[in-house]
Amino acid sequence: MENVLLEINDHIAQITIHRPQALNALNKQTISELSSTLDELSGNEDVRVLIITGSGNKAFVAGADIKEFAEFSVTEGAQLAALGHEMLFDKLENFPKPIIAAVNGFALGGGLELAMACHIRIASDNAKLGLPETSLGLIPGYGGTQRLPQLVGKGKAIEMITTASMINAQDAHTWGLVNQVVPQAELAATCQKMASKIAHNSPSAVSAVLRAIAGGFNDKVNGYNIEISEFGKCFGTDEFKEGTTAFLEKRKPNF
Ligand code: DAK
Repeated sequence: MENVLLEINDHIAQITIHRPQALNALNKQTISELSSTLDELSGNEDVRVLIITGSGNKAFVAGADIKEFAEFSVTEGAQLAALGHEMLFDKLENFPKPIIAAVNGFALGGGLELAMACHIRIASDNAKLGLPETSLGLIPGYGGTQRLPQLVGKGKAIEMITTASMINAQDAHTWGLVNQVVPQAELAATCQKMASKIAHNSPSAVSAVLRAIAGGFNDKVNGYNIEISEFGKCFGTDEFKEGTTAFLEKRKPNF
């Protein structure tokens, strides 16, 4: 891998997008490397939580690589949008383990779309977030028109996208775009701490939660029915037995 670094410790996988010379902009190769990294981690039973961040302390991801997409045709644009959803953005959203985006600076265009496809976002206090596509004659092409309104509401999403303006980390927090804002020096530790808390809970229950909540945002299924079905399945897991037995024996569960 050239543009993606991977480190695994204590059930937590840290993925770093590493193209510092282009503020970690997403080119085709980076999208492909991220896609195969996710495939690898999906089946790795030792990994329970993922953290995705950008290299350096200036940018998470400053968008899709403008130099690369500047020459695309209409057909190429549509094809690549569909492919990008399938290869990366939908894969992140439907990933069976929680993914925390550690937003350590600029998260623009495809970079903010990447963060929004993750399950949780924690930003450093220097982060700037925005969807500047309309300033380039484009619209967000990796799910931004759908995921931003889900997080901040329709009016604020329309404002952010049509003005192409960046907002700072504090406003992103107030608007519900990020879960938490911390000083940049504390970002990595904060994400690790949250990931570690998640990793200590039942992996099968955590995964079921992701499916049930995702069900509520999928027009083709009924989220309540998914919850009912996932809830029922929990009673057949060893982790349920361990969790309840540990409580009754007044000890911590060992998942
Ligand atoms: N792509 C390529 N290179 C980038 C880049 C980007 N998005 N962002 C920054 N860089 C490069 C700069 O060109 C510069 O490289 P050199 O000139 O040194 O070779 C280097 O990173 C450092 O950037 P700056 O010198 O500009 O740094 P500053 O601190 O002055 O400014 C900035 C930081 C983040 C404000 C600025 O770099 C900036 O405005 N960057 C562009 C932000 C942006 O507009 N991002 C793209 C949004 S549109 C698609 C689906 C989706 C999309 C596209 C296609 N398909 C399905 C086909 C999504 C589109 C977008 O993301």
